Amino acid sequence: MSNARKLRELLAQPGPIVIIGAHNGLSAKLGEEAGFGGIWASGFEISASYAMPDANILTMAENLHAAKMMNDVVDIPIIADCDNGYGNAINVIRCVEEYEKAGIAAICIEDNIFPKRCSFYAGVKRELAPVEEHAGKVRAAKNTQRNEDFVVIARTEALIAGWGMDEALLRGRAYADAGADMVLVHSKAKTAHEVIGFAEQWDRDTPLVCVPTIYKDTKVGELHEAGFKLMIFANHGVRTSIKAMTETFATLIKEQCTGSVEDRIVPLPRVYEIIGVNKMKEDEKAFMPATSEGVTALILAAGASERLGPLVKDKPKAMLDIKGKSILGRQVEVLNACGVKNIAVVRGYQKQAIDLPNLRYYDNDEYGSTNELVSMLAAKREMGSAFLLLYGDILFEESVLQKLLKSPADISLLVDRAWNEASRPSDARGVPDLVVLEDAQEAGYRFVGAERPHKVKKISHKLDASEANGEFVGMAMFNDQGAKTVRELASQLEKEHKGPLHDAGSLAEASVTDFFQELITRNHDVQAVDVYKGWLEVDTFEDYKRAWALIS
Ligand code: SPV
Ligand code: MG
Repeated sequence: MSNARKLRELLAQPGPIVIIGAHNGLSAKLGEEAGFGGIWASGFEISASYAMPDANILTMAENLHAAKMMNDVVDIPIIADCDNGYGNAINVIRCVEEYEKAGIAAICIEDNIFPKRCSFYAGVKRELAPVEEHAGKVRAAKNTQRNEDFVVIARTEALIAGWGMDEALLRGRAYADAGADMVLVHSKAKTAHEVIGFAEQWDRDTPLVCVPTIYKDTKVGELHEAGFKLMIFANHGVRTSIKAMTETFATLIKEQCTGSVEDRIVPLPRVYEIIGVNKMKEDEKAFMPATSEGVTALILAAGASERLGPLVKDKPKAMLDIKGKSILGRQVEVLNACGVKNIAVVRGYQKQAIDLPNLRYYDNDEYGSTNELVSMLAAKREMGSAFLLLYGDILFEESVLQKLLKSPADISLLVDRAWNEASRPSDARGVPDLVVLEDAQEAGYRFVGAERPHKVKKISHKLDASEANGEFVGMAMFNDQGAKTVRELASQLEKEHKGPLHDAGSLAEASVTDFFQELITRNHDVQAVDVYKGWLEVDTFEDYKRAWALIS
């Protein structure tokens, strides 16, 4: 439904309509929220918002821009104060074309000459356009509108200019007869007697409009009773904000501390609510590629690694040098390249050797008697929202991490589908964490990983190779919801769990895979993100040699 139609329907209802003056999107939005039937795009307010007199100093384009700003953010009709139509009838034609195109429901044109002076400025030269000239503008407006519902309000300033009631009536009638949809009679008398007198003598069907600013004590009901259909509270928004800003600014400059005005200002979330930050967030989620800015990477690097012998005598595996850079340094590089800048590391064995800058550190000093799960829980603070979990001894390609970061699932495990018993080198001694997937495609000769994540049914390092569909790469991703699930399960286990946990004899001995298996057992959706190679683990001396050979 067009905004003009909305206004027509409003006008067709019995009773008065009250609209509120506004000067921008924000004030219009507040007017709508308060329950006004429409918005008056007030020349007075818009000029004031530029700190300019209301005297045709702003151009039509500037006024139109403000009206459009309002129209864009509210569902109620905008009635635009177009002063005198910004010139003669030719200017009025363009004015109607432009305001209609912008979706404005109505315009109001007054019979001040161009350039006008605000109705209330005392001691300024005030002249009215000849009545025929203004009637011609009204005809031009009605002749120009495309949508038959578009409303043209003609306004007479005869009472304001002191030209008397007869002149006001003569002008009102001439504008009604020229086709105006409504006639506005303005007055700066202290009481409503002038406008009520006008209404009493009004002898046309054209409905009347008034602006009770100076005659401020007459209620809408009374004006309606007297014959007015539309009342405009024209400038109370901008006058409220001037008062509020003046007082707040004075307090701030005096007290030199922002806390001094807390009780006079709205909290930030109220601003966010008005301006639609929530919708923006939803739109970001729905339409923008996922970014990794809010994601924390949590790297588990606490364990001692007997298999690497003297290579790790004085440093943990994560600090092993591979062609001039440590494994951890290489991980940080790939994480940063993928937009993950928040990185936390859990240290344990030879923790002093892990000293990379810009990382947050947590310690599991019980690394000798505990396993990965305890290390992970040492950094519980990092699990407040989306996070990546990484083993500290893996090297991986950027594309592999990208695929995991893009996963839409709450809990995602990166699974290498290229793994199979036959592809294992004969010197491999590490025990792989294998997974069984639901609906896994055959990953034999030629294979394309699933586009979407799919369910993990089982994860364990005790799985029979013939049963497994792939190997857990040692990287997992949890979105905000997934992180919440992890926190809840972790605190339940810490509180209540006794005895073995899947492959582990106790919670202290549990690997993160035992934790994942517990999530699966409790019916949480754990999904696999398929990759086909693109990573390696440095667990044995043979792995280390392979890393040197493969990394350029
Ligand atoms: C306006 O709000 O700009 C008006 C109403 O035209 S008044 O200021 O009362 O003239
Ligand atoms: Mg005005």
